[in-house]
Amino acid sequence: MSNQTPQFPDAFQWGVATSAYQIEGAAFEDGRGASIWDTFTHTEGKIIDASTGDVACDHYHRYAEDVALLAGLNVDCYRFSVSWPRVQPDGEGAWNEAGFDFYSRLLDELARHGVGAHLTLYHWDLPQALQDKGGWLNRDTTAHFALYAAEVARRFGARVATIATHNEPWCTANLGHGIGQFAPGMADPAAALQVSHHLLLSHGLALQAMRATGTKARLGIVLNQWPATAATDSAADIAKARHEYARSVQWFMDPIFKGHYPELALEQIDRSAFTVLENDFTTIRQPLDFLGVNYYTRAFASAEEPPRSAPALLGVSDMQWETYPQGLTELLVGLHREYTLPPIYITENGMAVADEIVDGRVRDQPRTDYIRMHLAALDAAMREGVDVRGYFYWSLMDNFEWNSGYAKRFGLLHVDYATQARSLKDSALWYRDFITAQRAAARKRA
Ligand code: PNW
Repeated sequence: MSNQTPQFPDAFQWGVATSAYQIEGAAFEDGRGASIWDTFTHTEGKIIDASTGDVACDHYHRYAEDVALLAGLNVDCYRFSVSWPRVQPDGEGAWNEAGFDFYSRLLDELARHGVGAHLTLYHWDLPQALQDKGGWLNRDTTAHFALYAAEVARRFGARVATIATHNEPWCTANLGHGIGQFAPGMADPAAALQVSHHLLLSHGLALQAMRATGTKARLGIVLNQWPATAATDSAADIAKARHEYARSVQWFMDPIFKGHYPELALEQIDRSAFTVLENDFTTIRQPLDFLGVNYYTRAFASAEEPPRSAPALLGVSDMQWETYPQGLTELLVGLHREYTLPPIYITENGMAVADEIVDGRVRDQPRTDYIRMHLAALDAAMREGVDVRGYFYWSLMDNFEWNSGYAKRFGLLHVDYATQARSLKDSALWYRDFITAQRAAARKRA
């Protein structure tokens, strides 16, 4: 990888990302319904530090301050999610105007600062009322999701640049239903398959419903992806890497872009474990205006027992995720060869690392290094012809990291949860200055 400062195109969009349950708090205010994450966090033994998102970063009340802070980072755009039960408490039927008002005020504030909005419809907080009827295992949930999507598009479509249906359906299916680490806490591999199919189906239905509103917002989906690297060049390791890639990346990409599940993945599973109607693929395979890619690390595939672990030459984060920037290049170039892709946004990329507060400065050098290396890797992919339009750092601020609670910090802004004080970490200052320098260089070229 070159150490040269990359030069991103003039129109490249710089951003930061968050999600509703992780930052908003105000979990029981202004008519918000309960979500499966409220239920999950209030169940003993599910979250490492026994914390909840009841208050989180109190963003619901501090959104104006937060928008001012993110605008101060000089970013072009902000990716956030709408809490479905905040705007439709039961996931069907009545809308909650107070919930819509909150997002409307947030959008006003972003517009006032000239920051573009990128909205995600589903970042894991399903209304508990729908879970009580089977949640994503119930095919009816897909129709409810499409109605919710259309309502959001009607109300906000003119005020946002993009709307993504789902964030990381792989996580909802596998971590939420396959191994039970995430809400709703089910541990059943067959359920994970059925849920992944219903998530894809709901994505297709939602795109159709949103398009029917005539919205100008660009529509897409956000997938978490990682290339799978074989631990050695043994045939067994190479086969294992291909299988892992089929089960994670291609499992979601193939239905959307090719209209079927990958054969290599189907061979590994019990097909009778889930119901797929033939016409579903016609629904799922809607043209996308953009694809969001979340990248954190690679999968390291070893067929040995015990499996070899990745060399992690650049270290690991507090999540124990290997820092592997070249995986971003490998992933994007691979996708570009395999699929006819729409424009891509890197909708998440970031590192959990404990910071040190020294003389009022929040030092987090590993995070700055992580971002710098991944931007170089992104630049390398773009030089290979991959059409990437923007990059969102995950996350704007430290927040509720799901089953890891508040122990893992991904933010550019440090959050002192006792006082809710936000402060800029060194990485935030670096990111701000990097964006400024990129803009200046682009102006000079023009
Ligand atoms: C993503 N995995 O989650 C989510 O979109 C964010 O809400 C989250 O805070 C961020 O990444 C950091 O974790 C993931 O186990 C969770 O592979 C788990 C995995 C991947 C992504």
